[in-house]
Amino acid sequence: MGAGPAGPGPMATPGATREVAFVALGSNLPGPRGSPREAVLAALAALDDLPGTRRVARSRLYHTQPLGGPAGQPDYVNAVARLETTLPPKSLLEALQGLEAAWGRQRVERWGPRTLDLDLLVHGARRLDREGLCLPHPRLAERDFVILPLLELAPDLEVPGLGPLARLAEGCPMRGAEPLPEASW
Ligand code: A4P
Ligand code: MG
Repeated sequence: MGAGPAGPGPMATPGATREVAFVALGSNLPGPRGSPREAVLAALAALDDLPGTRRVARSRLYHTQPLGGPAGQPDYVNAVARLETTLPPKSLLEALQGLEAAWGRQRVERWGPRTLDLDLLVHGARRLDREGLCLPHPRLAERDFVILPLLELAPDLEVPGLGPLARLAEGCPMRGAEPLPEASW
């Protein structure tokens, strides 16, 4: 469990604003934390231990077809988590990349198979367009494996600069993302 509502955790900036952030999780390769499903479940738990951060909700797990990347890569397990965090966006992304590394992530090719991918979808009202960090996540609105779990957690979300999530969902190509059976969550 990360910092409680009463105060920031270790390394968090005292007095920093607590923001709502959404993180997308994806895995389609087994690694040191087990199968893709096990890796995503373990990462969902680990998000709650990041400095100054509480995981306040998580979606179901989804079974999804790979979008882009090399032909023949395995299907994915995807999910989204809702966080409250005092970490600023760059620090949160660095913490997420630390988890990816601990889950055995190797960057071989863009959109290639991975043991764990953690994308920062939204961080409060922030809009950023930097080389290493864009907010909201630039491909958020094109992906059913992001939109569907995000809708579970925040159906009324206004995505900064993009508008209501419900409207983005109407324009998102649905490619067959399906929740895993309840026993797998
Ligand atoms: N980066 C910039 N903004 C962000 C942000 N908001 N969150 C930078 C996370 N990273 C951000 O990411 C590439 C660079 O994006 C990083 O240097 C980071 O600083 P990466 O994780 O190293 O590589 P990647 O994930 O292969 O690239 P990319 O472009 O982020 O891919 P996506 O968009 O994450 O897509 N199909 C299914 N069914 N399920 C999936 O989860 N995922 C992908 C990857 C493709 N197809 C998929 C899935
Ligand atoms: Mg990524």
